[in-house]
Amino acid sequence: SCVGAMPRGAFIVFEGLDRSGKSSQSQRLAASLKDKGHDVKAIRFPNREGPLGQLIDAFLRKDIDFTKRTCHHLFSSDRWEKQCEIQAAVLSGTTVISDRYAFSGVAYSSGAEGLPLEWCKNADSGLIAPDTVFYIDVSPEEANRRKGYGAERYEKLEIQRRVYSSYMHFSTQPYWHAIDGTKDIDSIAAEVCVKAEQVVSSVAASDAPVTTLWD
Ligand code: 2DT
Ligand code: MG
Repeated sequence: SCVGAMPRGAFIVFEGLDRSGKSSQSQRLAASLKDKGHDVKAIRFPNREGPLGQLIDAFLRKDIDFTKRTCHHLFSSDRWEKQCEIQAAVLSGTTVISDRYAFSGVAYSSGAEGLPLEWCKNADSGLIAPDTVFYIDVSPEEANRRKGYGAERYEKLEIQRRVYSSYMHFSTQPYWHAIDGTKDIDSIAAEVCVKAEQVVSSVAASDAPVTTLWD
């Protein structure tokens, strides 16, 4: 790149089952990177605000129903709506940390709803690809022992078991970093932070172009 040009920021995604601890870990990472002087933008999917977010929120709270394929596209559209924002942040040197992304879309729609996995992937094809995914690995049984699930759609042990196996579709991808989610939260946060800093520096140093799913 040109001398003096801003190196791009990294795009980091957290994935995992409900109660895996991924939301806490994504917040912890955002705070740690900020402390170390990085520009950070924390986002989450689904985003429950705005016109699409309100539909998704009502769907998850079981106030409204959609056909399986419609709900898949709602979650996917939520991500498409945020592409410019993610792209602008990353290109201006900000590290974007997202709590869930397209991997949740595929794992929940194929695992929980039983939709064909390749069909699910198509809706998200062309989205900005993350530089790394931290998969906070906690078994459905372990997650279920943690304070129990709430009343939202998908928060049931047998559903989480199917979601867990759908997530495994991604387990061999180079960007997929499974983190043992049964360790104490401080050790997980430390492990994630070390790996995230490596990603942030290597993305900045190599000036790696932004790629798209599902490359
Ligand atoms: P939270 O518990 O993180 O608020 O998520 N979900 C999420 C999908 O079914 N498809 C998607 O594309 C995404 C991003 C996972 C709420 C629930 O929404 C599910 C749990
Ligand atoms: Mg949840």
